[in-house]
Amino acid sequence: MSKPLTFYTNPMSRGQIVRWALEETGAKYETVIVEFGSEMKGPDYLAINPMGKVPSIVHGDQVITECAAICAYLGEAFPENGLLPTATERSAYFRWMFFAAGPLEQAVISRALKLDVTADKAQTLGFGTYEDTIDTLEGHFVKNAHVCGDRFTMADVYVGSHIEWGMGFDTLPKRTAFEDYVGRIASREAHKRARAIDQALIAEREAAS
Ligand SMILES: N[C@@H](CCC(=O)N[C@@H](CS)C(=O)NCC(=O)O)C(=O)O
Repeated sequence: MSKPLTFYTNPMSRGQIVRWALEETGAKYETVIVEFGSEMKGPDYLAINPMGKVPSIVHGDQVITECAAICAYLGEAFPENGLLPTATERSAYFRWMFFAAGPLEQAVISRALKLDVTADKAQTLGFGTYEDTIDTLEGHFVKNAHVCGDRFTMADVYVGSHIEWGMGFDTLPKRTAFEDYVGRIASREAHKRARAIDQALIAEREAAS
């Protein structure tokens, strides 16, 4: 019998990344909506994620937090859909997943929040400069249709979400390689299903408030 899988999220959050990952696996899961504020910072949810942030998943007795880790975990937990990298794809898979979770996220957030990141700090900062980070990422997608080359893997859910959301929020430039890549991955049925579920939840909540 399969282990129960519970997804803690808020539809207006990075939980949308994990929703897409879950839909790609085809696994059955239960969604628990956690409200921002006192519920997310309350003892019940802090027992799952001491950061008091969404998303989180609980799979049987395993707790996983952090979008990138959840995507990687789900790829492994449900290997039947071919979302895991092959031996030769593993280098790109790990390289760009970690690049997106570390340097890319930091470069984008620090720019969006107008943090004081001057050129003389580039040696210390893991992302160096915003420009180097974006150019490096673009360089990959100029040469590759997906994170691991020709084939879609779970890394595309995570890296692709950063690029899709970044262009959507104008924190990432709309370069041709990024737009073409997002066009490819957003046309997947699991992506469309995931967005439809979260959009419906958002609309429901707006109507109720
Ligand atoms: N590094 C975490 C970030 C999670 C995160 O910051 N979630 C935001 C929503 S997008 C959140 O829960 N914020 C609520 C809060 O901090 O109170 C991940 O990748 O999962």
